[in-house]
Amino acid sequence: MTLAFVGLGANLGDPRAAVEDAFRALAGLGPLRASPLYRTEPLGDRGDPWYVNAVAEIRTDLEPAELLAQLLEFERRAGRSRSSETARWAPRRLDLDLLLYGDWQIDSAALRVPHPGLAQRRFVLEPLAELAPDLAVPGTGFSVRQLLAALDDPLQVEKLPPDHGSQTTIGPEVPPT
Ligand code: A4P
Ligand code: MG
Repeated sequence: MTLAFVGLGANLGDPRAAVEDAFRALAGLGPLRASPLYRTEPLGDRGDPWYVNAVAEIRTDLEPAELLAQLLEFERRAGRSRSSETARWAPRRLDLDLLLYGDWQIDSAALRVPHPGLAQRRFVLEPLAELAPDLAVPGTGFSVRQLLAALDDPLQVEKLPPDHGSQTTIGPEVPPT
């Protein structure tokens, strides 16, 4: 079992529902802890809609490449079309990034872990710090809390109030009946 962290982001359609659905899909891969949801100012084009961002911690037996393939499949199912949203940083219905995979450091064409943007992004570090403030981020020599304290990212993030309709414990995805 490896402890992995996945960053969730969406800024098209119903971003909050997309992130909550993604939590349920991810819970099918192994025991999951979900961070609160945040409303975040877009990195990239200032005219883009604000994002909803969150982080999931999962315990999984999947290898990193298998986990990434699952993330891409969940993005695809959420209706992210790579043909119409091909531009880098283009608005998207769902973006799932593998942020951390145990203490691994991976630098291949298809997969970079820790995610290269992790240490510079408030919209990643704030939710991650809710789950694992003392986690050491491989390759940096710092914990999540220390990276956050030293962070120079002016983009705003606001924690969203809990949605009363949503569950506190997230179970695996239930197939439609
Ligand atoms: N890939 C390599 N490493 C990873 C990894 N650790 N996790 C490869 C996930 N994928 C990884 O991804 C392109 C390819 O990256 C994948 O096929 C995989 O093989 P993508 O998701 O299509 O590309 P992208 O997301 O458009 O680009 P990139 O550079 O991943 O952008 P980011 O870092 O995902 O940023 N503003 C706010 N407020 N909140 C956001 O969440 N997100 C972005 C996109 C921009 N602005 C944002 C947010
Ligand atoms: Mg991405």
